[in-house]
Amino acid sequence: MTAAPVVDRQRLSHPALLPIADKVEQGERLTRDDGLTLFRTPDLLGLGTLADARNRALHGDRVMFAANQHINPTNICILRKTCVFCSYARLPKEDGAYRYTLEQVLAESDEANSTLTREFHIVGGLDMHAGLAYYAEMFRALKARHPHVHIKALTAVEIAHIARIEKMPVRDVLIALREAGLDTMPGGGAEVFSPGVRATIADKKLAGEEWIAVHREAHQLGIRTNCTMLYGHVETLEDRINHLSMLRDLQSETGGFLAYIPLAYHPDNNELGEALHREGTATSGFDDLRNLAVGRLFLDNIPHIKTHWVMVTPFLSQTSLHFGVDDMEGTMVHEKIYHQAGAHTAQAMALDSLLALIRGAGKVPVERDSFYRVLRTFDDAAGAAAHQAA
Ligand code: V47
Ligand code: SF4
Repeated sequence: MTAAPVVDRQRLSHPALLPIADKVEQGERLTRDDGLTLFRTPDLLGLGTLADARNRALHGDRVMFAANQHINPTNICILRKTCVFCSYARLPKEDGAYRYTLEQVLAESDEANSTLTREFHIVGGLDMHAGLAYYAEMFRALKARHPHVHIKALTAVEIAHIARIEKMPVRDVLIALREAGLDTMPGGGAEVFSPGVRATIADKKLAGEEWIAVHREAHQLGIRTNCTMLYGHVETLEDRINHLSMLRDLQSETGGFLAYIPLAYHPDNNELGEALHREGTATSGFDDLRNLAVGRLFLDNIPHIKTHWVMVTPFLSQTSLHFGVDDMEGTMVHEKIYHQAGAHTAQAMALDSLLALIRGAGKVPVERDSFYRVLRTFDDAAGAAAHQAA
């Protein structure tokens, strides 16, 4: 569906956006300075106009979603004390610590029988007792029980942890997990790659280059992955551009990323929120839209930009469909990680609500599979009437 983007220059009020508009129309790669200009411009609507032009050229009016179910099998994590932004992890003997048995995972997975779920999104803590056998057995059992459900599981940080505790190369861990049923990997654990930020918010976590190396290894094995950036804490705009540049460079090398998802920091119930006196104050709507739009423009080689409605609210996600976004985190069941960090949104969204949000933005909802292949297009007359009324 790729066409040349067309930018309505009358909508740009900040002159610094004009040379960037030329580049967007000509398909020219943006420089780091261009990226900084986009993060700094007060002209949010101008930024949205640019991102929307590129998004429409790629995806037209379509907005995709996948019906997925989140499963978080263990919250026990050896980095509990050093990832100061995390509200989810526990030490093994701490109140609230849990590790599901296989039976518990399977029982939770059975909700997929009564929903449209086509993807399990499985992530958890770095648990010394959740190694290769734990996950391989889980994936095999899930595939046997729900053969039509795709398994998107384990961040690069978890893969590296399993490799360390099993004393195996990352590549061999990926091969073994793929044989057990792993289909793709989510984009978590990236946070912000700059060493200074990592030392402050996630000291001891896999370094940025190591995160990139795990994804490179996955891509070389044909395992597609997503990528993320956790924004809205101590990072500078230069840190953000540095992070996005590293993602763009890996994508130029491998082409293995499917989607980019900027993750809005939630400050409740974690040490960082307390230290920054930010408890209860999440990121601003302005910054949420800006991160999505800059992602669309700067990451010119990553096809999909996904908004995570749980983190930024459904209404902001809906608005973002005019700021470069073509994909919405789907109907989720049992999200825990952000709710413990203060997200006040619901833990799941019904299909009808998701469709109404997308139609309400004047877009056409498309259910996709985990590789972004179209499953169903909701462009029927009833949908159009509902949109008129919305
Ligand atoms: O890496 C943890 C983030 C990530 C907080 O690939 C927090 O499709 C905000 O990566 N405030 C894991 N964020 C989740 C993730 C993800 C989510 C949705 C879709 C996909 C995908 C991936 O959650 C962690 C971390 O960056 N996180 N704590 C917090 N307090
Ligand atoms: Fe553990 Fe991940 Fe939380 Fe860090 S962010 S403490 S690695 S669960």
